[in-house]
Amino acid sequence: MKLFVYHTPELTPADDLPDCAVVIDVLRATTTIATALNAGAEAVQAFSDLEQLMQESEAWSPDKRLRAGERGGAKVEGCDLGNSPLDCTPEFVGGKRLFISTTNGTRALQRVEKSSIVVAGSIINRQSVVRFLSEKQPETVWILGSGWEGGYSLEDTVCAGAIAQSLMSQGADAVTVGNDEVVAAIALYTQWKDNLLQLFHQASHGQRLLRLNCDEDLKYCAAIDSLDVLPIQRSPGLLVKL
Ligand code: 3SL
Repeated sequence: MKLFVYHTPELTPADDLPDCAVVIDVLRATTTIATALNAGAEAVQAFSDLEQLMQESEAWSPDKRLRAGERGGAKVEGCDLGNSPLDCTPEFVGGKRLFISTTNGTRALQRVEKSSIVVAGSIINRQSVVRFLSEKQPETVWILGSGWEGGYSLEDTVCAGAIAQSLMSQGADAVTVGNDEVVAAIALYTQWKDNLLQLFHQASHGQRLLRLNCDEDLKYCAAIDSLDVLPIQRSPGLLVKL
């Protein structure tokens, strides 16, 4: 297995795709997706474009769908929820399809949606991702951070490092480093692994969320390996629980 880390969708090679893409948006899209599926959502359908989300979800009866929209960290008017994983309780999302559009995470999912395998990773389901990759052994793996509007984000890279470090410690011979970003991500994780919440408080998007009073979201998103769930793409943009 050859591992590559990309910090943003814009930094991925334009004319290539991996055998398996792990899309990460720790704050907060992939954390929310993992939480919703773990809480019994039927599926999560991701859109980069809000208008398209509104149109496609219209075909679903209102009691079978939820619209989740976030821009700039805040809930989009007219949606049922924003992008807080804390809203994804079994009572609220159970049995429903979550139609979601976020600033960066859903764009990252779209960038690699034509890969043979696409899974959603975050700090909370890190070990489920590692287990899946160890069992499946795809030849090339891209761990793709969502970043923020084209820029680097600490929380996605530290999660990429957490996945890479765990994979390499399990079977270093079977895992090779595809680019320098893998080494840098592991170094970041090694430095911060016992203080992930503190790192999130320093991260620019963490600070944006703190200004929106999302302190509890940050705590939830920093709880490593707290959920055993793997969101996997069934068809482009449609994620289900494995
Ligand atoms: O950028 C995104 O896709 C979101 O996850 C951002 S937020 O955490 O909902 O503000």
